[in-house]
Amino acid sequence: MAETRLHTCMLCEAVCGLEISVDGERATRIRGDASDPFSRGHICPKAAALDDIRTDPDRVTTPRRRAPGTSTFVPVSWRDALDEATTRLAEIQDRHGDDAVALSLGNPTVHSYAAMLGIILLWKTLGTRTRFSATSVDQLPQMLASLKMFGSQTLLPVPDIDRTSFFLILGANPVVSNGSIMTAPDVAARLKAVRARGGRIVVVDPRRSETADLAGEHCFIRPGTDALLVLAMLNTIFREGLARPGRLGAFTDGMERLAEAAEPFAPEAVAPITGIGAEVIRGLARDFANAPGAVAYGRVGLCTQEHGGVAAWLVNALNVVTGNLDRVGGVMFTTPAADLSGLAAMTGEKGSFGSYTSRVRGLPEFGGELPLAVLAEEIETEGAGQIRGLVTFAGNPVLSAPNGARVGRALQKLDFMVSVDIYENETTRHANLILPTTFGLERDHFDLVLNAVAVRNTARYVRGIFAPAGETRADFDILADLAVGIAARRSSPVARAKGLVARVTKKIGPRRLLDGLLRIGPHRLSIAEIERHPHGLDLGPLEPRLPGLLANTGRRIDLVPAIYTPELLRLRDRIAQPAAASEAIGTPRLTLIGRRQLRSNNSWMHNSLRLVKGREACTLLMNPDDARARGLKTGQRVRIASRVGAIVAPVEVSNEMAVGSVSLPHGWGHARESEGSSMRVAARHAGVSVNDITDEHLLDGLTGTASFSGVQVDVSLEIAAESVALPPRREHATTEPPDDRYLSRSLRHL
Ligand SMILES: Nc1nc2c(c(=O)[nH]1)N[C@H]1C(S)=C(S)[C@@H](COP(=O)(O)OP(=O)(O)OC[C@H]3O[C@@H](n4cnc5c(=O)[nH]c(N)nc54)[C@H](O)[C@@H]3O)O[C@H]1N2
Ligand SMILES: Nc1nc2c(c(=O)[nH]1)N[C@H]1C(S)=C(S)[C@@H](COP(=O)(O)OP(=O)(O)OC[C@H]3O[C@@H](n4cnc5c(=O)[nH]c(N)nc54)[C@H](O)[C@@H]3O)O[C@H]1N2
Ligand code: SF4
Ligand SMILES: [Mo]
Repeated sequence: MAETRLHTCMLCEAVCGLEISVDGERATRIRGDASDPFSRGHICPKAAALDDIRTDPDRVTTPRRRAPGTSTFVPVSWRDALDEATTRLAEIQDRHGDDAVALSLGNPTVHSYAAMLGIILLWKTLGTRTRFSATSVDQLPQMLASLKMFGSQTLLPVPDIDRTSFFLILGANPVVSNGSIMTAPDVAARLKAVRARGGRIVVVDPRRSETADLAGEHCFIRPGTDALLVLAMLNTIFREGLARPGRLGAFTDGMERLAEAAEPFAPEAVAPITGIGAEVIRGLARDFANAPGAVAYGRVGLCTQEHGGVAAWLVNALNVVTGNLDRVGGVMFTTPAADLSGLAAMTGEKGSFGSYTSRVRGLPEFGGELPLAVLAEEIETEGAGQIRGLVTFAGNPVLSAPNGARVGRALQKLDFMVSVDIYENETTRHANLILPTTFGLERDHFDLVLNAVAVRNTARYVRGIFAPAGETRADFDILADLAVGIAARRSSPVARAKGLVARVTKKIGPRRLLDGLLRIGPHRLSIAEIERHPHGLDLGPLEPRLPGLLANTGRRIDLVPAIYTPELLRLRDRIAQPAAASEAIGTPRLTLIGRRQLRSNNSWMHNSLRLVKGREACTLLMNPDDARARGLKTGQRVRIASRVGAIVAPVEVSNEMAVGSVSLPHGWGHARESEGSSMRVAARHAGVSVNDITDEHLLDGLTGTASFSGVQVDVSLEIAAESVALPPRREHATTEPPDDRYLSRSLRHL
């Protein structure tokens, strides 16, 4: 007899409620929970794969140890594994200093509240300044803007999607990603509702994305030039007297300085660089400023580019200047049930930037971590402070870091590496030990991080449904055991003393820590109280929270933080130069951008057959003009070469791409079956890794965030390779061709 259980999907940021039919040890059916007030029954195809991953015969379910000098792993007991890991890591720290052991955290960390708490514990115990995470290949520019403008790196404004009348999207594709730093289950329905109530959605993207199709208004932009576009919008707004900060004016500093900063960036000056006509920019600025509640929203495409740092700040500034920050229908701040960031602000941990720099390249720290782009060189370069030991947690930097191939080579030089993960994959295969965690439906779930950036205030707590697979252990327990064991084995009394905190925290456990956070949180809840609402508790729409929430001294918004000045000067230089010659159609160099796909989740879900079967996903999209100039046709294999390396993938010709830009998804490039891959399905759908050709030296100049958008590539026919059959793209409804080089017809009326 199947019973019905509730859970929450932890794969992406939408946190959809799940209703699961359970028959013994299997989930026989996974549906959206129609009674969840937030997700209202929505799920996407990935949710069905949750149980594929849990029951995957290739999943690591006992600790594994790599036989020295080989690539073969053998099972080992937890006791021996933890003993070896803590002894070796403590030894390295004792001999070479705390920073000699690095910590590298991947994306799924934020999808487990217990992991979040465990990681804080391990990090504090290690005391290392060589911490890395997906932040520096993702949202770092947005966090830095929050730190500098609002006083805390976690005060992230969230689009009030359900009440806005004008949604400007720069470098995000929520219809596919399901929203990011905007937890909004069924984001497509919410976007359709914007239009249904007479609102507008304008997408700025070098690719006419799925979101652009839904929006109906789309503007091609040359990759990496969003900062210039927003500056020109601000320029128009100031020149035309459209700056109306409203109540924000009373606690905002720098309006005049911002007007001055935007002065050189007339729409005519940026048009040839962005590829967006001056009149279009003016129209966009006017319409945005005059909308009763407007959102300017940028995500991965805006952050991971040459000027990502400054662009993220300017998007916030645009919202402030037009009075749309902290206003209904604009961007607002969530009031989460468990307010980790509020707690951090109270205890003085608001974040940091540049308080130290990386040893080899001198790149700035952010929030106690270094850019992922320096991981390889910090391992390879000898000298004091060299990374010799590494703990990876839920991360696959070999596929997700810029020049990931170099990361893979560097990992082999480590003295010792331990990976806490569920798979033996491109990264963890280099570890000495793999420590396997429980996964998904095996554990309880509360969304500590994503509920804090949700478009409504909500809370949902669910218990684990299935017993842990094999000998897997809870992520928190593994992290706490590592912390306790390392502290106990350190020779210095100071380091050993940290063991006490670790032991006490371990004893309290994640569930009680969460309960405490809920009790002191703004809604004064508890796990028990939330559990009385098994489908989730709706705590209401977002409400204005400024200036009270501002975390800087004086509680004022700093509209023009000084750190952005050098980047502004660089941008001024850029408009002073004539447009680059590479603009002509058919010139050798193309500009590479990324792409997310509905049936793929970064690098690690490709071992689920239901997600990878069907047409090849890892294809290079190219505009017909660029293809014609190279004599290329859909399905032909092409060689894509950058400064860093070359890969071969099938090309797909489509007018959804801007002329001059090509797009390849990330997260592919799995070891093939012939290489003895331990992920057998993924090996048969291997694809290639775009991060074999992204460049660890191409970064946002301010923050060191990877600039995935903007890598210059040569694309040519791979003559020896066979073509592949590529049926028409289903994910993308290709409609009318854009009849202007950078401007879809739909934006013509602007
Ligand atoms: N299905 C699925 N969902 C996911 C993920 C996944 O892998 N698969 N990953 C999750 C993660 S980790 C994250 S961080 C979020 C990301 O969520 P989003 O940021 O919404 O997703 P992306 O697809 O990366 O969107 C970036 C967009 O920017 C565009 N772009 C590229 N370069 C530029 C540029 O220079 N300027 C502008 N204006 N646009 C540019 C790209 O064409 C793309 O459409 O998605 C999450 N959700
Ligand atoms: N070119 C390019 N590169 C990109 C991006 C891009 O847009 N373009 N996007 C970047 C972004 S936004 C992100 S967030 C990163 C993501 O890249 P990473 O942070 O490296 O994360 P994933 O690729 O999701 O890898 C997740 C790892 O965690 C493991 N795992 C899954 N679930 C669990 C679990 O419950 N517990 C544990 N312990 N392990 C688990 C998986 O097996 C896998 O090894 O990629 C970045 N890289
Ligand atoms: S949208 Fe995200 S949270 Fe919802 S079912 Fe899909 S992967 Fe899970
Ligand atoms: Mo991400």
